[in-house]
Amino acid sequence: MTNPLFDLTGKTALVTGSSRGLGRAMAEGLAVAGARILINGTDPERVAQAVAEFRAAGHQADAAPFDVTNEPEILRAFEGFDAAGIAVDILVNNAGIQFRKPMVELATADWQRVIDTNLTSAFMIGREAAKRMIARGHGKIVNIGSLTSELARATVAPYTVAKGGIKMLTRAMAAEWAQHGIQANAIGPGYMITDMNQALIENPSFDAWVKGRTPARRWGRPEELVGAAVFLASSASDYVNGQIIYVDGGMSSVL
Ligand code: GCO
Repeated sequence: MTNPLFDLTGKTALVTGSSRGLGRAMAEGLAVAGARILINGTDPERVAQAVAEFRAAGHQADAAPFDVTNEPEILRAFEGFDAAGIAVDILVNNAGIQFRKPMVELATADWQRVIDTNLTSAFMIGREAAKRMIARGHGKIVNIGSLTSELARATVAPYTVAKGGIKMLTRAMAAEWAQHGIQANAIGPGYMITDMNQALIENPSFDAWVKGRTPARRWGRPEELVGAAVFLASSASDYVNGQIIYVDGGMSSVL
């Protein structure tokens, strides 16, 4: 018996970067809680494949392929939702990339690409979603931060800065939009088993560092973000605003 506080039946969730990885796992969890999922990614074929798999699993899903860094594509996507009568009740700003290089070797174009994908996209998509949520008087925004929203690691400066920005963008959203019935919060994943981290997982010394530095002594699994995602997407969090929940095995809590 699902507690109605966590029931997403009748809600529509746009999850950016949801054709794979953490976004896919969170989208699946929101679907299990009853939400219809708008699956996003830059590759229309990969998005269509994910939609087919969601539907085969009995979930409600539709394709929303657009580049989260491309403002005209974002505007067209929301115009399309409007024209189709689709109300985005829940926005999960998950899309992100990683680029590892020491800053003294980092090209500005590479810096900008990470900032655009991991931070500016959340502003642009959040703005378009919020305009419509404000008109309806309710909405849920879940931004995906990182351990690096709090702590810096060498060689991932643009990712760290972007994720630190996600924490403060979340608070800025709360400052402006909570009065309109919108709850904007964030999730800070720890070191999770994802394609983006595969090189780190396969590096014995890095793997040992993560396991030693994490109180849980292990990497996180993408599906372990679902609980926080459903909480922040549901009525259970109607009086929660501007918060970031670290799902990191305890890493951000210890020296
Ligand atoms: C890295 C990793 C991290 C993790 C995660 C930690 O290179 O250190 O990619 O950035 O992915 O963001 O929260």
